[in-house]
Amino acid sequence: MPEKPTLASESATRATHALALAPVTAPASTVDGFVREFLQNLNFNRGVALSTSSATDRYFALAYTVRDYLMARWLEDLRRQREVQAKGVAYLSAEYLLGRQLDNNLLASGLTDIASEALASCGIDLDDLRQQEVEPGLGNGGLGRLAACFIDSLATLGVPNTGYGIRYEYGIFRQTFEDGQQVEQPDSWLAYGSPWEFPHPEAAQTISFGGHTETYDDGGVQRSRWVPGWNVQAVPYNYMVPGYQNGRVNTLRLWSAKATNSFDLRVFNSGDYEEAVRAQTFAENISKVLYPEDSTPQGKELRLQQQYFFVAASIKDFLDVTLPKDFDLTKLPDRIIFQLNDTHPVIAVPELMRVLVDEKKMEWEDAWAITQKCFAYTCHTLLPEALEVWSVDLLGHLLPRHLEIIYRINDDFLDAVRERFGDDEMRIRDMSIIGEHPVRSVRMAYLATVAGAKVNGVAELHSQLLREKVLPDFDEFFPGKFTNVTNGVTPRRFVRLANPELSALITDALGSGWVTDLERLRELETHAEDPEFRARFAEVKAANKRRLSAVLRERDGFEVSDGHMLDVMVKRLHEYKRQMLKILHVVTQYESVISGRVVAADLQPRTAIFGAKAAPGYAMAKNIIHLINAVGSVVNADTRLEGRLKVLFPPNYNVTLAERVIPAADLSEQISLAGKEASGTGNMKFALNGALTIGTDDGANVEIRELVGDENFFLFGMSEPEVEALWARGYKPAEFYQADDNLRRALDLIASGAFSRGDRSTFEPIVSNLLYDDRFMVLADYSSYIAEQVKVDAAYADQDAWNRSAILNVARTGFFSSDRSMRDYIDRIWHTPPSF
Ligand code: 26V
Repeated sequence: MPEKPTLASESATRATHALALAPVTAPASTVDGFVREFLQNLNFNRGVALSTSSATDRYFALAYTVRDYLMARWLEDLRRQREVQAKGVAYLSAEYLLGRQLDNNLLASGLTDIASEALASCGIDLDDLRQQEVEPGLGNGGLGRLAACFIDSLATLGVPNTGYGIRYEYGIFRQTFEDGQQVEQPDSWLAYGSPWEFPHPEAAQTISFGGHTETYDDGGVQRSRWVPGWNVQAVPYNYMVPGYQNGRVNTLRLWSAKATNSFDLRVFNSGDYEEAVRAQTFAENISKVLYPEDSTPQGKELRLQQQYFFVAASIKDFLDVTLPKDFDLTKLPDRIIFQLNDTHPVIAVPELMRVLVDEKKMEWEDAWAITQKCFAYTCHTLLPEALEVWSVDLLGHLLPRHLEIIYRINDDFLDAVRERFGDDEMRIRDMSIIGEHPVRSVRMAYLATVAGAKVNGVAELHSQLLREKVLPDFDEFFPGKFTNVTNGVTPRRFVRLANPELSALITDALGSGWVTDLERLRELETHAEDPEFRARFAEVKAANKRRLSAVLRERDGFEVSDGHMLDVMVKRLHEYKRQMLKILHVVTQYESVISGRVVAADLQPRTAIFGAKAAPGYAMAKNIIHLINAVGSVVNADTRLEGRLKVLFPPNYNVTLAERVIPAADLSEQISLAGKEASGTGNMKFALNGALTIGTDDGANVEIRELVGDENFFLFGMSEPEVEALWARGYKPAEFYQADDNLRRALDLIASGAFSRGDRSTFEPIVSNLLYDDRFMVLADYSSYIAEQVKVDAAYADQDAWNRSAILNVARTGFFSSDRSMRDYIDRIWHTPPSF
């Protein structure tokens, strides 16, 4: 009989006292103790016996057990943060693409081996329970995953931090394929609940929308105030963010929308029950679903609601809950910096102004001086269509007071611009936070730039283009405001957990310190010269391929052929990323064999693996997915290739799949048009796992290549200045089509209906886009891409030399740890003191 569990609060208090004495890294448990707690959780929290428990029950009980071990540290950190009141960072992000939590939290608490043994003694395989977790897919892609890496690093560095975001009831859609075409299914990640979240309805905040503004006389001072039209409740859910085996646990606080009682009551009193329920649904829609990027116009209002909802709740939470009651708000910049993850949270700027001026009755100038020190802005794109703008109509209707505040910020700013540059109306129009075309709109990136203490891009090239091409006037006006912080990825999830065999090999060579000091991978350089080490590295890669192969067989019924180079392109589907170029390479190889110009036996065996979701409203991206699947069906079935060329496109690429695919990859495809990919972070994950990159000089590829060396990187394509020059001359894709026989044959084959059962219309929009209308210049880079792929094949034929290069990629990319990114943010932007 398991013992009756102690109340969580009791055990936490005791453990907190114990912590004061014990070193924080003390091993948390014994196998016996773990078994006992696991069974208690199974019995008392799931209400089942071991013998009748389902895999879900066991997964929950295991998660609760891990959670319990972290709890004392978490409560301790929360207490310390309240006590010390040092300057902290609030990361504001509409997306956190967390991935599964169980394995990460086991690793962080140092419990993996104990848990595995404890479960085995109950006849349970830990790996089976790992598979039960549905990953919280609360993000679209790189930007959301970056936020998750950053909060992992801050906890590991011991920097107090709260991540703020939205608890979407439905995360990024689940992708399925029907006849090769993407179909979206709702992602009900909360169907069974999540063992990792702690709801705090008692700490809910009321968030207002709509209504109007009015002025009033406040003892002789004319003031404005907002008279809102409706409210919702923002209920916080807390998640533990444990540092890696350092006894530190930060908090991720995600807000969920709930109808307010007063809202309900008003309608209920009027006797309209149906309307009361409708109102409830209406309010709760706010956190219902993550927008899968490019949204439809009627969806847009809800998106702005989401943005304001979570930043207003976060600011209130910080001012009302985290700060002491009598806090002198003029000291706010000494206590907090709000990092704006792209433009999504930028409405926080007028919100803080509104709170300071309208509610705290501060002078405008004082409030503005404070606000300008409390925000910093990270830009994550250069694509004009991805730079957010909100129509003045919509913003004024939803947040009328905020619109007034934005106008005032803009007036003051443009006055300062005039003072500095004179009445240069062109420049004033260009720099105005309010754009006039096609409709009068608020340019959120400009607002963030004017308000932010610092503005950063996410890779050297991106930051340079941001300053020189996108915001040159602002760079001139605000000297020193712009900076760069190159992105990074967490080595805990993306090396240590995703690649246990490589991790063991590295630890064997260097000791275990590299997990929190990734530059130490440098020491692998000498090992790259050791034939025995190379052989062991090759064995690790082979084992990872077998593991991936088992996953894809089980998940999708796919077979990964032995001896194939795994050539991987996984990322969101977008024309600028150019999945098209990759599939043209496949078609080129295919065509060369079926036309008899190349013998199949001469092909270097390759499997192209794609993983990509397209925004549901993005027709061209969906066409490209269809084409990749169609090419795959034909190529995979054609015996003339003798099984030497395959295309696999597992649906629903997500963090969980990334963790399997990346460690198995030989070749990493990073082939965006130069100047378009802000950074990329997949590129870093592949290099750290010993894949070689074929890539353009774009985003962080530039820095990867500089670090690994030209001889360990397959560079192709135009540079950013060459792209600009060709664009300026006039890009004529047909000239490239005419000039390259392979390109002509590949495009003609697609156009002929060879991949669409003879139907020439299916992929006609793709072909004509490439030939007449392609902003991303696929055809211009085709020849150099194919030529570089020939070099890849030749290099791969010498496996020993390839492995040496792969090891050097691992050894030289320690710079891309998100721990380093976080240190850069601290040094260049946040100026937060070392942790307590
Ligand atoms: C958004 C949209 C929305 C409208 C349709 C087109 C479009 C295209 C791209 C985006 C991306 C917005 C921001 C974003 O996710 N940026 C990504 O941020 C990563 C982390 O910094 C970075 O590695 C990626 O290069 C960058 O694309």
